[in-house]
Amino acid sequence: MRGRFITIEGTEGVGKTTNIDYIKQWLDDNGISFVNTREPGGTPLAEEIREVLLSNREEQVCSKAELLMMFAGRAQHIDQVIEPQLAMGNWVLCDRFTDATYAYQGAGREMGNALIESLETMVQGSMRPDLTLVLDVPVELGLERAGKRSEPDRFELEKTDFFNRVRQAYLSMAEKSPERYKVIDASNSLVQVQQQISLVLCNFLNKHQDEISSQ
Ligand code: Z5A
Repeated sequence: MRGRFITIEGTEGVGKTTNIDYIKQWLDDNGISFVNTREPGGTPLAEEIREVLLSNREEQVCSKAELLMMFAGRAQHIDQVIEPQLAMGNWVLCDRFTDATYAYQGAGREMGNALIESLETMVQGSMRPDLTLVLDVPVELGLERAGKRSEPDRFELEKTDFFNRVRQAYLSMAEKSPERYKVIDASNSLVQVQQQISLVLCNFLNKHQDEISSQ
């Protein structure tokens, strides 16, 4: 059976990296074979594109160039990693995917959704994640958490308004499709956040197993 595609999303510093380690352990404990990957990135070429996208530079990167680079990396990532793994029956756990494009380029950069929808169809066809965890924290808290780490990249230099638009876009996608998106209140303690994640994953796995047994 084809593997399942799980994506993790959220604004700056919500705890994606931290909780992905927890999810990896959870998948291992449940005997699920998976690959863990990320966007932008996930293949050598797409990681090079990531470097270009995140690095600070004097030249202003225009929004359309940024958008096309996101999808260029994604096309390569899907072709080389995501599709082959899913086809082999492995699950794919991905730190950000196209919802980040709707949130950051569509809402953050105020490009709207129409162009993104066309590129999504071109690059992905009908392929979409099976489950998307949206880790949600107030923007200020996320920025404070992220700020404790390293030098800010090109996105991290954006203003609070930008991240508020990104956050609202995620919440609105989740509201429209509650069967796919699960919003996790990530402002709680890590233990509480991981309890919520575990509950979502258990429900998802049960559904998956029901589907297998009904085949
Ligand atoms: N981007 C885009 O524009 N369009 C696209 O299509 C795609 C991406 C795919 C790179 O993403 C950038 O690309 C991203 C959007 C853009 N830019 N931004 N902003 P990324 O995923 O590589 O980078 P990121 O969003 O900046 O992730 P991050 O900064 O690494 O944050 P995180 O992984 O969500 O957080 P973390 O490192 O796990 O946690 C941050 C700190 O908080 C850390 O010290 C933790 O120990 C702490 N933490 C975490 N959870 C808790 C709780 N519950 N309590 C207390 N402290 C906590």
